[in-house]
Amino acid sequence: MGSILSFNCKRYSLLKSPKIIFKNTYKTLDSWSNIPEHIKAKQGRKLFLQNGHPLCSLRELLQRQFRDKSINCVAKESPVVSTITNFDSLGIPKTHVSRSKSDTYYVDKDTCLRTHTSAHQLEEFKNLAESKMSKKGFLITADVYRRDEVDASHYPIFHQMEGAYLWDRNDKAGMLRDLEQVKLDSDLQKLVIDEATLKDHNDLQDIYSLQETQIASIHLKNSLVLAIHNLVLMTPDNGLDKSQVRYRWTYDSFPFTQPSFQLEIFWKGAWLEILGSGVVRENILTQAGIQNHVGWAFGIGLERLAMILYSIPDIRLFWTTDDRFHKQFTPNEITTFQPYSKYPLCYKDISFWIDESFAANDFYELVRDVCKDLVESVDLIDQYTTKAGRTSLCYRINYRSMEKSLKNEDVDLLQVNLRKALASSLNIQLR
Ligand code: FA5
Ligand code: MG
Repeated sequence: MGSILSFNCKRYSLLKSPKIIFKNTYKTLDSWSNIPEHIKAKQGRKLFLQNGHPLCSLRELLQRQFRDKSINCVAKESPVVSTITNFDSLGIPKTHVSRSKSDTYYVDKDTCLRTHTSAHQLEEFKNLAESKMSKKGFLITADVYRRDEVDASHYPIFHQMEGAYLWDRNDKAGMLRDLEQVKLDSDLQKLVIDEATLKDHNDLQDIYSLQETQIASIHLKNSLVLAIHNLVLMTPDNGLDKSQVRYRWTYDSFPFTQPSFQLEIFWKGAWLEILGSGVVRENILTQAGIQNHVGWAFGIGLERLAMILYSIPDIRLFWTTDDRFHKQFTPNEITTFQPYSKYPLCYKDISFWIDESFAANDFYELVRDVCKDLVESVDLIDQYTTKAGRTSLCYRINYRSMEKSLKNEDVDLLQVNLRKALASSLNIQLR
């Protein structure tokens, strides 16, 4: 942990010089530093703490769903963490793809912008241990950062809520009582497809019995479905079609939970991934000083759930400063977003030769940096490799503003700038 504690302050700034000040600590940028201007410009907006913003309301509404569970609710402000906190503390292997420069924003080699709220799990488990388990779990909300694809449900800054809940393993009766409290009624059960019931799964943690694992897993799944479905029931009739909502659990894989599950919600004719979760690995608990406990954790993407509940069609809208968006919402209520207009789409294709150093996320990142939020999505529409082994890619850039009609000449200029930036900063050859 060491040095990261000195970064964990509310006041930090990214300077133009190759040094960053965190409190009184100076950090020199290095070849890992890759935080672009468009990210720096949005850091500090703290949408999840802005009263009336749908992400802030959703945080509050979700917290209320877990109110009777004896948990700590915390918000984490500074997103700057050490790689030890973000990866090592969770047992994420040194070679894991999520550590690469094309997936993660780095301040320098040892410091990054947290890629998930799980970065704070260990710290919060330690707080539980220090309080002698006076609470049974926590909910952490924070902004998180990832280099990722460009489409309506991916954004490089998004928000997660991390939840965890533990039982003393000697308290079997307590576990069973808690399980009883989150039973789904038969109507709700019909909406849930569970493809991860553990019956066909033999990869469990040695330390826990099958019964403990089952109870923790079912309690996790039911608690989440109940919480989310209560919010679905709060949506107005002119929005989400509640009769169409379905929940699907499938297996997932995380180094810090075993077994692990993913939850998807059926929305607009497709399954949308909402959260990752699982039974907490016992070594994380013992690292935090918690002995002889079993429990679960999850990390939910707040934008994804808010899009469903508030009928928000595009993830970029959360970042708009347009009053036509913000004036539609009332704190801690779920209302249906009324699109103010759908502006025309304009697309341009771009083709280039790549070598083995090419990473698609680097290209997406460049599109975001040059074109900001004027790009709705980027699709790979063609790819081929010549007999000589050269690979060519063709991407379609779909331009559409959420606030105005884009003029042809504006789009042409963006495309020219994108081509220039691509040629000068990535190791590709334009066609
Ligand atoms: C995680 O981030 C794990 N830390 C979750 C977890 C916590 C597992 C605790 C076990 C225990 P994942 O990478 O799947 O998992 O992301 C979780 C959710 O974040 C996704 O389901 C999705 O809802 C949201 N999400 C991920 N990437 C993006 C993105 N680029 N834009 C918007 N939302 C995203
Ligand atoms: Mg996932």
